Amino acid sequence: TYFKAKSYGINHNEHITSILEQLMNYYELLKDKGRMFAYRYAVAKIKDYPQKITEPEQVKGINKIGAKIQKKIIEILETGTLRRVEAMKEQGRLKLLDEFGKIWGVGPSASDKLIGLGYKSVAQIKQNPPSFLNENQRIGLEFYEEFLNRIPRAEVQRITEIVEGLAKELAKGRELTAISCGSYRRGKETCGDVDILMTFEDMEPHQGFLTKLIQKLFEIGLITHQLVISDEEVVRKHDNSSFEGVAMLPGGLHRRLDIKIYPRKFYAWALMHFTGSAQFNRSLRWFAKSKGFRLSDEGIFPAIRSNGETVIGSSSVVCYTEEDIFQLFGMPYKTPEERDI
Ligand code: DCP
Ligand code: MG
Ligand code: MN
Repeated sequence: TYFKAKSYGINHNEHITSILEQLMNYYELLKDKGRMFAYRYAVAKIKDYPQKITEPEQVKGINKIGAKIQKKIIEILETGTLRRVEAMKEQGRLKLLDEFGKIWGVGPSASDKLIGLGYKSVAQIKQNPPSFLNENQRIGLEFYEEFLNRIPRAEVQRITEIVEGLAKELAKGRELTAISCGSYRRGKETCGDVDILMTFEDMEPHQGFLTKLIQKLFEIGLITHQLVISDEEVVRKHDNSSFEGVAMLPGGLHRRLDIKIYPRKFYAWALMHFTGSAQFNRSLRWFAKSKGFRLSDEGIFPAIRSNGETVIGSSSVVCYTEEDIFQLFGMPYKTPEERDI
């Protein structure tokens, strides 16, 4: 979604703003917020300028446009364009940013680096991967094509059953709840990955359990690669355990698998969060914010503005079910399917 800065009245400086907007959109794709906002501000100011700008002197009179952007505007006045924007178009940067961003573990900044090094396709990166790619990014690269395939519902269900079965064996009598969240829980026919959430109903600590479970899943051959695991036995605020890796059924494709274990007191909040959709979560977070709260996967916390800073309170209302959360929000309950927005 490309951003266009707002303007009221006539834009006398389309010759400048149309070029600056291309850079602004590029920084947005790069998730470079600092530059994005600086350009957004400059574009809005220039759109509101009452005359056509033809001289560098006019630009210097505009309040709060930084020196770097001023230089860019002067370059546009002198050459009609920006070298930076021309090079960007020549390299097909926008399309490549999008394509490279689909490699698991490769974010906007790594993509930008790859483009800078001259890579024109994922195939070229595969053929001759640069040394800065870490182990996880190499796995993402190795399974690039496989991960683009959506996972049929029945396969998500099968993988979940195996994980759940083994987890219950390992739990040795402790009552364990395991559920497949994400797009699966919202009833989609196919899923991008498998999102399994677990909790122990006895409320006792779970640290160390996920490490053992993953070990077993490696042994039976369901899990083929591990990217990230955090399952420390330390007391910290976020004492949830998390695994990201790769699973494969016999004769099947490699699939991305996420497994999380949350303490029971956070479970309903985590269930809401991992059920999504991401868009549904955004709208809930926005709603919470408008009421002076911050919503997370662990609860809802008072957000207090003081001296221009936001302080987040540490205690949340305890909710043990999703129904309780909807009730707290004063909203009628929505089924997971109804959250697929
Ligand atoms: N999530 C979120 N914000 C994000 C990413 C994720 O709130 N930026 C939450 C909502 C998602 C859930 O985590 O539903 C799981 O994330 P996935 O990326 O696995 O998304 P889905 O399971 O919804 O879709 P997909 O079928 O692509 O996996
Ligand atoms: Mg998912
Ligand atoms: Mn996921």
